[in-house]
Amino acid sequence: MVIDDIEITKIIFNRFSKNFNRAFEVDVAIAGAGPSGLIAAKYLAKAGKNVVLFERKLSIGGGMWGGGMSFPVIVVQKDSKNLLHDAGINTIEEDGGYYSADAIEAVTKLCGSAIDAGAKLFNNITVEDVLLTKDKVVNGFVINWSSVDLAGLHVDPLSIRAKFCVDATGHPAEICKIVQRKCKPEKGPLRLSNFEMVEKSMCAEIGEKAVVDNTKEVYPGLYAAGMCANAVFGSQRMGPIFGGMLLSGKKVAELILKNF
Ligand code: 48F
Repeated sequence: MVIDDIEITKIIFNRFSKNFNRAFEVDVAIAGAGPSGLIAAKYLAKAGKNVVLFERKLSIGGGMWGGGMSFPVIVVQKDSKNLLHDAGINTIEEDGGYYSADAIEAVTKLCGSAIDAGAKLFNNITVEDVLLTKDKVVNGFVINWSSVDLAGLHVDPLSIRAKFCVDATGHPAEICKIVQRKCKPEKGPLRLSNFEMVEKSMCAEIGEKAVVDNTKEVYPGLYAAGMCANAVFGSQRMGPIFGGMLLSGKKVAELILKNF
């Protein structure tokens, strides 16, 4: 077989274009492919929604890869272990009612199960802004290649429209901060402009409960999930226990499905 460089180029370009064509107008757009974003994408796609997830880095998985201090092990509580089992992730029952899992197995299987459910994942793409309707409802993301961002090139972005948007960017709560800075004062009951946007120091007991409670619509059309939700409301961080992240991803999927 003759290897034709141009054929290879065409295959890559055409397949990407076909895939990306499905991402212009979607039901749900998610920024950030950490554990909360991946679980949200999986359950929304499983419910038949057209879901796209953008990840800034080449690698999917966010803070789950490193476990705790680079020991590739994560810990979850009993009430969230089924979300790992649902994705085929093995757990070991530990003392104190905790369960441990291999971080690499957890990331790869969560990612695989989101893809198998039908979610479209794009890496090396940074969400740099939101689309806003004239009534100030978030209804899409403004995106660019992360490599353009990193190189500081003056290249205009492109936009995608979504009925619902999720900020799952973790500790920096990047999308919520953009909306807080650019989109105030907003109408309606939610006042993102008053929120703290800085997480508090470590207390797993408070942080784990808070991350689920704080998972909600924080601005019309925009939902906060995962560690982002705790940053928005100034709640505690929790370190390498991941049950709250998984439950938050599941909760944001349920909230969006209810509001469809
Ligand atoms: O940080 P991350 O894993 O968020 P999470 O789902 O989970 C938090 C835990 O990993 C951990 C913790 C557990 O107890 O506290 O930190 O809340 O994943 C966030 C992902 O979002 C990407 C980032 O590269 C990471 O993979 N990201 C951040 N900003 C953007 C982005 C952006 N503007 N556009 C696209 N991706």
